[in-house]
Amino acid sequence: MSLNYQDRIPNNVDLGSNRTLQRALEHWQPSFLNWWQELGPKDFQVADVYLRTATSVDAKGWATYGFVRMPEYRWGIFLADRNPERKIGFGDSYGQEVWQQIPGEYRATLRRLIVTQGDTEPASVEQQRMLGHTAPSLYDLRNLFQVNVEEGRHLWAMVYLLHAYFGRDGREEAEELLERHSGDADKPRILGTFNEPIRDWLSFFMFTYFTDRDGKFQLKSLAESSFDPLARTCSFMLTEEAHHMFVGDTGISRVIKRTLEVMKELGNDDPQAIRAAGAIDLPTVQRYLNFWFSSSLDLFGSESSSNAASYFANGLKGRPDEARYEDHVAADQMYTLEVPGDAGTKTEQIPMRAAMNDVTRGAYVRDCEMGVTRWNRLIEKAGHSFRLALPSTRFRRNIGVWAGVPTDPAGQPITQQEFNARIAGWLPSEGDQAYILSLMHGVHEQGKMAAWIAPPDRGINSNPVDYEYVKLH
Ligand code: BYC
Repeated sequence: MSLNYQDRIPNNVDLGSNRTLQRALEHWQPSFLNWWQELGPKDFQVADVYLRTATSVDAKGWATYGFVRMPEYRWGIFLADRNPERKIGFGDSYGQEVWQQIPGEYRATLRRLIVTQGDTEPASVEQQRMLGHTAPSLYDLRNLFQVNVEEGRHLWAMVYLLHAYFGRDGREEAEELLERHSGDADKPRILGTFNEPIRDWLSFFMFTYFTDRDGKFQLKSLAESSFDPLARTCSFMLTEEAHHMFVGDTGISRVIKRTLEVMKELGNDDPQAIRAAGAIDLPTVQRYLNFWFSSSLDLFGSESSSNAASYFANGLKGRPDEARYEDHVAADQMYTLEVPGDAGTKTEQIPMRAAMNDVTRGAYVRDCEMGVTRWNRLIEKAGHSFRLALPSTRFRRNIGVWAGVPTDPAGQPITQQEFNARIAGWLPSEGDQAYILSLMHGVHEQGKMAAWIAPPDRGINSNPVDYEYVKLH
């Protein structure tokens, strides 16, 4: 299906042939734009931003780059091309035809999954709303806005599914996606991490590295769904998601690179001296990492989950890269789970289907490790013995079998008293947060970069690093 850019809502789903759906979405569009003005990036709505816009779902050339004012961004609806041969890839109906419509018995569950996915997208835009003011460069400012507009498009992707396949319930859910707000006392966002404030750019980079990566794994799981329109929507979202994780990965690398330069100039690794020189000491980077990684682990849900088991059995949500597994039915397999026990930990056997959240979390943790290895290589090359590390999956959990169980970052169970006494050394303390906030001054001059972060290796779309990525008026 070719892409229609003349429509008010660009799409490759032949929206024009379904007037009722088109009207319903055109009715939702002003609410979305109001939300964007009220809770999207604060104060940069008239700036011209060098943005990528999706124009096709072709892997070779799916986007164009150009200057756009954010409220005029063409938020569209794009599904990956349909594969008429596609069959259900897992669960009890393995090998049967995928669904183009939703079987009645799965309606409520699929709606809940789509709403939960959809809820995270505007939530992240709300969390990042104030960051434009403190961007370390125009390059970073542009990346922030690129991430924001694409999260907006991902919201559109879920809203399309709600409107197209869930009738009135879906339309109501679409309205509510704009009514819940990150951190709101009465109507918060659904998942914990999306109610955490993001006040500084170190947190933003951690969020785009760790939390957007949860997005990658959840989207991969939903891209396996038997509900074909959901699978196709999520496949295309993954294309955009890669850049968001790149922003996090390179952002953290650049912070570390700058810190290492300062350490070299000073000839020592004393955190106070590094701070006095205006850079971010590595133990502080570790504490921010501990916070966002542990929070993001909760987004996978409980290790042992009857929800996950029924999603899998019914073919609603699979494992990321399901094709890599040998047994796609997983009816008789067992999974060994580590749970709290008298001697600290013990193991339990649970049905594999109930363990799918933990399987996905395991794949996520391995993916997270790759960045840490790269960052440590930078530190090692600079001749320092400090190493960053992912904390244990048991550390500071609020969801699942380890929820509320005090452990140290290595995952060793400790008393609540010891946990309380030592937590300030493991997570960003008030002092750390005040220091990081003190570094946050917007650098909005072309070619300039804040002193706490190194410039990137290259610019966007073959442009130089010091290109005027955002034209402020
Ligand atoms: N916070 O059996 P359980 C992204 C709830 S990120 C609060 O343990 P289940 C993005 C759970 O909802 C990807 N509540 O887990 C990133 C359930 O409540 P209900 C977002 C939580 O259901 C950056 C109850 O606990 N996509 O795209 O197997 C920027 C028991 O559930 C949390 C998705 O999440 C939590 N952390 O799995 C922008 C995919 N964890 O339903 C975007 C869709 C669990 O009983 N969602 N609960 O009221 C899902 O697949 C599942 O809902 C979950 C939970 C994986 C989240």
